[in-house]
Amino acid sequence: MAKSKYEYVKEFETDDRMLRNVYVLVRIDGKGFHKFSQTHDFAKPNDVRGINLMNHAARCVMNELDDILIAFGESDEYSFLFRKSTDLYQRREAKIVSTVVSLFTSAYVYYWNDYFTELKRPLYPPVFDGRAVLYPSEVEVKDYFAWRQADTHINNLFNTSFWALVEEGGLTPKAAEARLCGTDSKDKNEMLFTEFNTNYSKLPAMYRKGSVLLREQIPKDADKDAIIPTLPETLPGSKSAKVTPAPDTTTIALQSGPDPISEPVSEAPSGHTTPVAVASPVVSQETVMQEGIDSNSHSESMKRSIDASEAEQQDAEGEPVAGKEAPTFKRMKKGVVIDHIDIIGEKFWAGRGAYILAPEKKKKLRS
Ligand code: DGT
Ligand code: MG
Ligand code: MG
Repeated sequence: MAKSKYEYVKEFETDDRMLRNVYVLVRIDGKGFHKFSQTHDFAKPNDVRGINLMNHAARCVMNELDDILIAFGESDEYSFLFRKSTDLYQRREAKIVSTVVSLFTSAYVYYWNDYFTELKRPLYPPVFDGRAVLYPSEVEVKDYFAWRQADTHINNLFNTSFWALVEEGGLTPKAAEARLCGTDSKDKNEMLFTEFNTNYSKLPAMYRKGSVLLREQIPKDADKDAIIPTLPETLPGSKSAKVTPAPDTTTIALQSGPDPISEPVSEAPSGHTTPVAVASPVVSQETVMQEGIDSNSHSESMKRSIDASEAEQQDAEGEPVAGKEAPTFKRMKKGVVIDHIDIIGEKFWAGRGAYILAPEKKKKLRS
């Protein structure tokens, strides 16, 4: 068939196929969520409804796109790692990024009322942006996720301390900020414990560690679209759970084919939840938060140090660590599970996350 005389305009399109045989990382982030969270009266610093909704939207993305190996979410952002050999949309960047952003955003709105039950829909349409980054090797991939989880640690500790000072301590935001200025993580942990009877390390892992979406075995009858329970880490199936799962209980998990605040330390934080009071004394896990470090700088050494000390600590405290055996179910299928575990450090990548970096069979990509 003859081409129309207008057809030439297609030639103006650019070829944005991404380099082959490297990891594709897509990160989405809420636009202006400082305002969005305030307008929708999010609890400070962590709104469990908002976090679960983010997790649900991310799970939709993973259920739709089989080539995503792992996802990590905190605050208003989510990161999705695609396998090296993905040939989704012939690796065209705009197609991949826009599909992830679009699906995530529509799911966020679609499932809104399941979490914010008192509000039929958001007061205005939420917006997410997205970007793709290519990582050549496992080293960068591991460091990427360490970076994001270190960010969660740093911001959540700051925000928890900040809002404790404001809401319980009666300080003005300005005074709270001044009080925290120059403190390291040990100082904040001690302040929370001695002044607010809060053992930071016992706050929900979902707040402290963010949310990790993995592909694992799940019960065959699990509903891939199930609403995420309010406190995922206390539920059966979660490796963060304190309770042993019952064999036939559905976790936050779902079928597939083949879950703080991001305010810089140096700025005034925006939001807050009442810290949970617990009993035992706090020992700082983040040995690396030095005086005057801006959380936005995220130096590599800082991230690595957090990793090492925290992983050890978690073990000592008897908290769940990556690499533990998943519960066994009789009738299983591959699906998406949500957990709140340490992904900083080798333990995760050698254990539960081992499949993520496993060598891939060479796939012929379309040219
Ligand atoms: P952006 O990304 O440049 O368009 O600007 P924002 O305002 O989205 O800033 P960002 O992404 O650096 O930080 C996320 C904001 O979302 C931050 O102000 C805190 C807020 N936020 C996220 N999750 C929660 C939550 O669970 N509770 C509250 N109160 N705020 C939250
Ligand atoms: Mg944002
Ligand atoms: Mg953000």
